[in-house]
Amino acid sequence: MRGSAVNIAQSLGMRFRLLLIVVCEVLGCANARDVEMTVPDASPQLDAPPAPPDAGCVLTVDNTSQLLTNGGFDMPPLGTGWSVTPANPNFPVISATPQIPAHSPSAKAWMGNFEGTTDEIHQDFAVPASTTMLVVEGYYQLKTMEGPSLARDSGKVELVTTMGMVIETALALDNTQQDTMWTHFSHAFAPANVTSVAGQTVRFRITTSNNQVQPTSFLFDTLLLFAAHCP
Ligand SMILES: [Ca+2]
Repeated sequence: MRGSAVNIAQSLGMRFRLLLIVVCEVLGCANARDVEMTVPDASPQLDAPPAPPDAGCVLTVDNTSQLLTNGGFDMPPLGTGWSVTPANPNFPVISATPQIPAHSPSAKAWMGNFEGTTDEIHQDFAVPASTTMLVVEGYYQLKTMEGPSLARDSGKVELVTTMGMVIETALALDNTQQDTMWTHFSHAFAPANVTSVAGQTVRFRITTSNNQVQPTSFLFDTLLLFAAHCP
């Protein structure tokens, strides 16, 4: 079988070269031999050792490849790496306030907590070009004065473009999900979205929104965003 494949390929190669020479003669190539030399010969590829069987891509979760700057919010000065809106010096979102201890001491992002407010923290980051898997994980708490039945205050962890267009939501919270302990969350972004952002700069964003009554606090800490790729 292998011998016949080589013969077929060699035959095809010869036919292709002959075809090029004929085309050049008809169309008037300046140098038919130069064109001929650019055509790869199929024979060496067939003579090369066969490729090993595809064992699939084994992704290794490398927790050291943190793509976020200051995902634990603890680097000085407070707020390093993050854009915060609103930036209120009297009630900074990223703080080391002792009322609620941080998951990773000493600071955390404490969003919401005031009626009629919208908070946002974000940072842009580069997705490595070869990325095939993108995962975010971290911890949150949700403390609310609202009742448990109707969703009135909300928070979202999202991957968005640098223009703010949502690519994918990693975590959606509202006041019906009260959780006064640090709770772990993890989200692997959809492969199609990962492919679309590989090699680009995108934005990691957390937003919260409180209605006019009964505030809800959304707290985040120890955020980790990592990419994995095939070897
Ligand atoms: Ca922390």
